[in-house]
Amino acid sequence: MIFEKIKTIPTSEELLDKAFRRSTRTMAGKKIDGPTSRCEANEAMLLTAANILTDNLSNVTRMFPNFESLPPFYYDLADILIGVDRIKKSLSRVDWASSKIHTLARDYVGKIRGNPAPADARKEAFGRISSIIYSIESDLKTLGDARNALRNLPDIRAEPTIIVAGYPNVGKSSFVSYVTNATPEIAAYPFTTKGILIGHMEINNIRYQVIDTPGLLDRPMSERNDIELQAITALRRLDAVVMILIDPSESCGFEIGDQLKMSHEIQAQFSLPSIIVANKSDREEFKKPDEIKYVISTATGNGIDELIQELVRMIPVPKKEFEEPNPFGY
Ligand SMILES: Nc1nc2c(ncn2[C@@H]2O[C@H](COP(=O)(O)OP(=O)(O)OP(=O)(O)O)[C@@H](O)[C@H]2O)c(=O)[nH]1
Ligand SMILES: [Mg+2]
Repeated sequence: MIFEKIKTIPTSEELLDKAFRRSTRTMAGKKIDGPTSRCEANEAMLLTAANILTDNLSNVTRMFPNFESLPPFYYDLADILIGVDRIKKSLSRVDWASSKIHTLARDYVGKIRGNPAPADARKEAFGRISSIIYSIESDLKTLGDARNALRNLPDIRAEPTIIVAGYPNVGKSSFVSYVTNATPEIAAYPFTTKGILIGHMEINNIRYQVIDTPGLLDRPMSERNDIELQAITALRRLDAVVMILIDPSESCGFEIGDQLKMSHEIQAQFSLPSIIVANKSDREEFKKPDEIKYVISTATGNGIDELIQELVRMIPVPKKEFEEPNPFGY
């Protein structure tokens, strides 16, 4: 998962604590027996604190991926969840703080050398460094929030994808389990309380990902808030076909009329290719609606091979190639 590399982002308080604690430690055991050694000790304290801060701040910016080379699906989600511009602004302010502290420390080394009261100059430098670190407090907070939101995103790859939609109980999860090898992984997806189900299958040496969308594409569009609609449209950035499952046996608890209506809404919502598929053909009450071409049963396997052939054929050719270990160059 591309955001997993981002470690906890420290707060201003934590950064200063760490820097000043280490700086004090450099004094331990040092013998001060005159003005020169006093100046050297203060210089060492200042440089230790400054180095720790610049290192930690550079680490923060280095851990974030380059947003321009992110797969568009993740770019959109980062934008919905936090705002890519906000993240970029905070990253550049953290960069600024790092180089500002570097310059300031160099200037103050000059002021400490030969100073009859070097501790005063060092304390003044510490004061200015603290102000810089406190001035980026909200940026560190933004980046911390971004990190927490992004690393919990499901691991959806830039691979050809089948998105499974449909009312609750129509057999979406059963379909994903039937066509993908292992038990599908369930990953948290913001905007739904249920988590997203991802499975993989391989056909002619090509890996396909199959995504079940509980809590997302399972009810009429009119019942959604703006954020949910945006989250849904982030899926449109995948090279995907949308398969909308219906259950004409109505054992799912929803009338076939409502199921078809929502199917058409989803088709209108997505610019992606889509197909409506009738499941549970093995049930006695099953009656194929006229407009439906594909009929399956995840219970008996009826019709599934032919359907998969068709789905694979419908998936759009990749819009853009992304290198898979992700470009983390910053
Ligand atoms: N007879 C029959 N039952 C099926 C078939 N497919 C799924 N079911 C049953 O329908 C019920 C719902 O299936 P799920 O796969 O959990 O449905 P879902 O769409 O994932 O439901 P949610 O996760 O609640 O949205 C389960 O009891 C399944 O065993 C089928 O082809 N035939
Ligand atoms: Mg399910």
